[in-house]
Amino acid sequence: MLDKKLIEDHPYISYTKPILSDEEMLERSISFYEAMDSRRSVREFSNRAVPREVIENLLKTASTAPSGAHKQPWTFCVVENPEIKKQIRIAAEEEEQQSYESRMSSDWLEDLKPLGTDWRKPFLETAPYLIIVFRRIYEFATDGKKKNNYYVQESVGIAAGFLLAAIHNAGLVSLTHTPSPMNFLTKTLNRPENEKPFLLIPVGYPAEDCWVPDIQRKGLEDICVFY
Ligand code: IYR
Repeated sequence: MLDKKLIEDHPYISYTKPILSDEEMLERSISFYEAMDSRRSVREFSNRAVPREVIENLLKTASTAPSGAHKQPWTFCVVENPEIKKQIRIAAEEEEQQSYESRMSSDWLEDLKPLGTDWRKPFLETAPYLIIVFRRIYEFATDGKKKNNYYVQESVGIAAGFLLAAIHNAGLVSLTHTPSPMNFLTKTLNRPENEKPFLLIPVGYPAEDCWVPDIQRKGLEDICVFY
């Protein structure tokens, strides 16, 4: 039972979850794993439209993520407008061209070879939506003073993970894209100084002829240690 004073001062609700049988738990854990294991990052998008309401639901799901002191330090900018998508593509390609031609190390370029990426980013115009995730470093209190948020990187990372899972669950595909540097997005989208771009996620259907690298995922023995 919680401290009486705490409950008096702050609203609390009782929280329960039904206890599942081991069998059902096992079944659910496998089917969710299999569903998530079929998610792939996609770079070839169809321009087929996606209902706006679906995107709204995906964003509501992302915003169910836990965050430091429940500050929910994120803003999701959704770009549908072809003119803005074009501006983003041009600015991203300018940065990416410099990165590929002079900023990225030879090791990095070598590691990217299997992905077949280069500075060209046509998906930034083809995908019906670009979701740009911003992390909110601080908020402005009512007196105008800056109030820092907590564990912003972790919180926004988790929210982005929820978003990717929700996109996949809705039968859509995404790419976790990080044009680098991505400061141009602050200007293009006219964002306030307390927000910093975190990820750019094109969302839509895969192109009819869509290919992804045949990657393998690490096995349990390589990713975890039981004590
Ligand atoms: N931002 C570049 C390069 C890139 C970097 C990593 I690490 C990737 O996993 C994929 C690409 C690009 O988008 O091409």
